[in-house]
Amino acid sequence: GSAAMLAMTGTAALAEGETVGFSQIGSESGWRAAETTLTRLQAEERGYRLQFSDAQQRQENQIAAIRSFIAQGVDAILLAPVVATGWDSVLQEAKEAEIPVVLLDRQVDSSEDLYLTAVGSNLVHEGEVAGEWLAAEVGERDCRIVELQGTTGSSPAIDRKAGFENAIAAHENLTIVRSQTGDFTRAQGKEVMESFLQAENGGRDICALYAHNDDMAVGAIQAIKEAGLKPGEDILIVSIDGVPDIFQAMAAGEANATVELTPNMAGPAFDALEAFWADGTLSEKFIQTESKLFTQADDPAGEYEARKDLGY
Ligand code: GZL
Repeated sequence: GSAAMLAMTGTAALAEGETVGFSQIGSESGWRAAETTLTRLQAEERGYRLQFSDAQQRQENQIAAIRSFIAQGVDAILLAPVVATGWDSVLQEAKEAEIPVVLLDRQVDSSEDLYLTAVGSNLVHEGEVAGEWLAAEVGERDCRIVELQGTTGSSPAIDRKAGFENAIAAHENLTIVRSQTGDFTRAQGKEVMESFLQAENGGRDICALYAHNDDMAVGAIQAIKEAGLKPGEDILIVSIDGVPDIFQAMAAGEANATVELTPNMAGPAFDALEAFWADGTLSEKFIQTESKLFTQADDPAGEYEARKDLGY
C-alpha cells in the first residue's frame, strides 16, 4: 500500500494510525466550530485518520453516521449528542462491534456501560455560576429576567436552566419572566429576544438576559440595540462559552459576564482512548473540564485577542 511505497522511498510514512469517526452536531455556534477545529488538530497531531460527519443538528443524521462508522470498522467513535435521549440502540450496536464511544460536551441518558467515557463541563455548575453572578450584581433591586434556552432536550439546556434556577431560588427579587429556546444560534437568539422585548414594554421591563450560550447573547445584543436600549446597561447580559465575540461585546460594555467552556474536549477524549487501546485502561466515566467566570473587570479585550485565532 501507500505506506510501503513511502517507506521504500525513504519518506517516513505516518504510522498507520487509528481511524476515528466523529459525529458532530453541526456548526450552530462559534464554540462548536472551535471544538471541531481543535478535534481535527488533535487527530492530525496524534496521527489519526478522522472521519467527520456534520449532522446539521439532526439526531437521525448522527445515528446514521454512527452506523456508517460501525460498518467501516473504525477504531473509535466520538459523539457530541445533540439531545440526551434516543441513543440506546445505536450505542448498543457500537458496543457489540467492540468500538469504544466517547461523548463530547453533552450527556446522554443511556446507561454508562454504553460509552467509554464522557468529556464535558459541569453544566449545572455553569448555570449556578451565571445565576450567582447576577444575584451579586443586582443586590436587592427587583430584576425581571428573560432566558434564552439552548437546544430543547439537550443536556446543556436542561442542566444550565436547572443550575441558574438553583442559584436564584433564594433571591425572591430575581424572577425569570420569559424563557424560550433559541437553539444555541445567533439568528434565533436575536429573533426570540425581539419577541421578549415587544412583550416586555419595549424591553424597559427587562432587567437581565440569561442566555445558555454566547452566540444567542450576541444575537440578542443586536436586537436590544435595534430596540433603542443599551445592552450591558439597560439590560444586563450573562451567558456561557467564552467565545471571542462575547469578549468583544464585554470590552464595548455591551455584555457583562460569561462562563468559559473549553472547546478542547478532544484532547482528554483521545487520551482516554489511547489508555484504553494500550491496555484496556478504563478512564473515569466523566472527565470534567473547568468553568471560569469572566466579567468586564477581566481584561475582555485581552481575552478576545487570546481567542480570536482559535477557530471559533
Ligand atoms: C455545551 C455545548 C453547547 C455550547 C453551545 O457543552 O454542548 O453546544 O455551549 C453549543 O455553544 O451549541
